[in-house]
Amino acid sequence: MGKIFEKLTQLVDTKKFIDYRSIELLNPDKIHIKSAPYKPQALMQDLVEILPDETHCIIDSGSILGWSIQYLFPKKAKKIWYGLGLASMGSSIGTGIGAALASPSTPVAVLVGDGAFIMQNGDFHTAVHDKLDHLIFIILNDGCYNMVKFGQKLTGAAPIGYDIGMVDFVKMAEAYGAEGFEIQSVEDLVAFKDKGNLSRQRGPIILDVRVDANEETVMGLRAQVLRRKAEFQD
Ligand SMILES: Cc1ncc(C[n+]2csc(CCOP(=O)(O)OP(=O)(O)O)c2C)c(N)n1
Repeated sequence: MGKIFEKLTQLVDTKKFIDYRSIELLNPDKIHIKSAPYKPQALMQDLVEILPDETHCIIDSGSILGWSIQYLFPKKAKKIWYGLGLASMGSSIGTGIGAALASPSTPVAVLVGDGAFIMQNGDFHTAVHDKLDHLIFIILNDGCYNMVKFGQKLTGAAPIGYDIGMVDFVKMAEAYGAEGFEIQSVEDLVAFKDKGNLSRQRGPIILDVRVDANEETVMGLRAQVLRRKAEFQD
C-alpha cells in the first residue's frame, strides 16, 4: 500500500511534468535567434524574462497555442490558462478582462493572434473604457491565419483564405484611447520594459509584435489525424 501511494504521489508531482528541462523542445535553436521578424519561439522565452513572475498568461487559439505549449513556461506554472473548451478565436480577450477584474493588482498578459484580435477587438474597447490596469495584450502579428495556412499545408488541402493583410495595432490602440507599442525584436521588448511600461497604471496596453509568418507551429499530430480522417471518408 505504501509503495502504491508513493507511486501515485510521484505521478501527481506536477513539478516533474512542468520542468521544461526534461521536455524535448522542437527546434530549440530558434529560441536564440534574435533577428527581426521575431521568432515566436524566442518571443515565448523572452516574455518569461520580461513579465513579472506573478503574471497570469491567457492563451488564445491559433498558433499561439502551439508556441506557448512548447516554449512558454512561466516561472509560476499555475499562472497559465488555455482556452481549450470551444477554443473560440478572440475569447482570450474577454478572459483577460475577467482575470484583470478578479485580481486587479496582478498583471495579466493576453497572448493572441492578429486574426483573433481583429475578430473580437470590441472587447479591447471595454478594457480601455473600464480603465483596467496591468492588462497587456500581446498580439502575434503576422498578417495571416497562420494555423490555417500550415494546417492546409500539412493536410494537403488547397492553400486558400489565410491571408488577412497587416494591421497596425498601435494605431488601433490609439484609436481606442490606449497606448500601443510595436515590437520587432527582443531589443524593443527590453526597451519597452526598461521604460517602466509594465508597472504603469493607466489602463490596458497593446504590444504589436511582428512575428515571422514562416514559422510553423506545433500541430503535426492534429494534421495527421485530420489527414487520416479525410482518407477514411474518401
Ligand atoms: C471563432 C473561430 N473561428 C474559427 C476558428 C478556427 N481557427 C482556429 S485558429 C484559426 C486562425 C488563427 O489566426 P490568428 O489569430 O491570426 O493566429 P495565428 O494562427 O496566425 O497565430 C482559425 C481560423 C476558431 N477557433 N474560432
